[in-house]
Amino acid sequence: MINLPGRTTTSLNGLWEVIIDPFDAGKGSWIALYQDRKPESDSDFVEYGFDGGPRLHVPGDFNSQMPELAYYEGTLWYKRQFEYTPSDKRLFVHFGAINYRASIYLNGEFLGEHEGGFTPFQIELTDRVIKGENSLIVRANNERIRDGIPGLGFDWFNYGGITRDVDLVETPATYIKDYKIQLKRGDLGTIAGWVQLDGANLRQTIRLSIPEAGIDKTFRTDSKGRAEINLPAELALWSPENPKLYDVQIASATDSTREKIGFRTIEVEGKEILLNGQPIFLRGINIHEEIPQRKGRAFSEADAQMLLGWAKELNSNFVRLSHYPHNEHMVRLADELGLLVWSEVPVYQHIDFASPVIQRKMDLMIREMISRDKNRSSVIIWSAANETYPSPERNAAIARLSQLVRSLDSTRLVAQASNTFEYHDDRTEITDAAFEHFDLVAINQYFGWYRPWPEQPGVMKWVSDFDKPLIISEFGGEALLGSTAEPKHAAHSWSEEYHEDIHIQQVKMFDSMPELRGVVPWILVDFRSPTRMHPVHQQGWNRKGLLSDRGLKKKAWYIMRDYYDRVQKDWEAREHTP
Ligand code: GCB
Repeated sequence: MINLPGRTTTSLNGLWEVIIDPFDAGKGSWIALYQDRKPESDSDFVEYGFDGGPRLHVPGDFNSQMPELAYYEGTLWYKRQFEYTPSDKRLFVHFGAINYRASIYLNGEFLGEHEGGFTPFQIELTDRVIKGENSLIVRANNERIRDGIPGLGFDWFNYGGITRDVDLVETPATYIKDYKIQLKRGDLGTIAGWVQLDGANLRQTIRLSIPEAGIDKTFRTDSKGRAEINLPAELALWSPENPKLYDVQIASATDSTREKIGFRTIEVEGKEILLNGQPIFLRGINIHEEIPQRKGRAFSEADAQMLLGWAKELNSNFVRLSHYPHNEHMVRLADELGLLVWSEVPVYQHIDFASPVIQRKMDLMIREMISRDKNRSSVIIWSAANETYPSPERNAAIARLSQLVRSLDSTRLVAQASNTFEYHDDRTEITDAAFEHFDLVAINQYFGWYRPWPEQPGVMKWVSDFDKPLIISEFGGEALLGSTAEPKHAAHSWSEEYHEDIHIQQVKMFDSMPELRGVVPWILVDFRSPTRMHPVHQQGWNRKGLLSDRGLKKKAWYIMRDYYDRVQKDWEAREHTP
């Protein structure tokens, strides 16, 4: 995958013409919308065309742009024309994401398809693009399917369409297709990675420069166009306190590119998480990729600024980008702001692990997620799954996924979030054996909401067979901002007071867990979920946000903010204690 920063790109963002096709009729050979036919004579009857129809913004989900598409799950055809003058360059179209299935056509010809709503893909146009006007057509379909990822049921809004940026990217005939430049696992003094060329001229000298760190070295690519990188380096390390990014430049005889990269290590040792060799505590927050005030998918840099700005205001040092890879703007901004990131594929709850095609789809999504963000210092955890339920098929699939992640990237931690545990009295036992395949034990628990509180949260003992760091990756409950229903301190009032109580009790429990290495409240902002149908309190929203759907702070926000201030001070004091 070509990395866009450091490249010559032409944005295809803007207004695209669309046709709404609820019966998915346009792909049939008789209608063939993708041909974008124009009448060739006065007697030539062409029934279908984009001219004069509605236009929608790209990037952007379609549901939030036209009232009649508010709950639409089906096919939309998109068309965008662009002028081009072919040269000796190669041309690619890059889609940041299309939810969920996409077919791409250029000038009436089918070029390729992609499945998966949250990862980018590229298609080469070099031999298909013509001089003058070109017509790019996309069929986007967001119908839920049983063997999709996620599957039929998920607790967030199924925004459809071309939800992320679209760019044309030009490269030389032989170009730097991809690279990984990171610190070697557990080694603060060695950069390790690789560079991959693509094209006819595969044996070349690659030059890697990081001027600010005095690095300027050359490497040879082999007959497959690949160079392994390994060199000693003295670098200022990237961390939440000092999110240092270096200008990294890579050049071959035929191409060059550059981007900003930070350098850090992340490991676990027993029950500790070590960032740059130092124990850390993750002061987290879960985030969905949604702007509630707009009732739409987040898609811009400004959106990322707002969401991650709130995370910083909460005094978080860690964000769990749930439950799918978020827009690239988010991880790039996290690099700049010094926020650690958990990135996840939507292998969610009741995925059909028995389906023969699901394995292939999961693997592809993991590859695409890692491929895009492998150079982001902020990303410390790849998550393979959320709340999947033990069964022979699931256990085997999960084990395989964790192996796949490790084989693709040895420099980060591998995790799953699980809600498989048991509790009696004041003792909670972690019973999901699949944690043996992961670096962390990450538990989602909703004491005080879906499950009653144990006798005394403040003396709760967490028992685990795993000598691994424990984090609470979800907890919380729902409240409608400003709810005045009585009795305030009861769950069924949906009051801010009860929501606040849940967080107070959770913090009490966290304080009694010396082995705890991070907490991640569910969730930053109230988010849309059509299955949340309580007619008064929910109205299509999951109300577990620390912020309301208008971005206003609920009482529970302050409980977490105070807790994070306190934990930060405690950990800083601990660092300075010999
Ligand atoms: C969970 C899920 C999350 C839901 C949340 C809830 O355990 O991981 O996707 O939205 O609970 O609100 O029930």
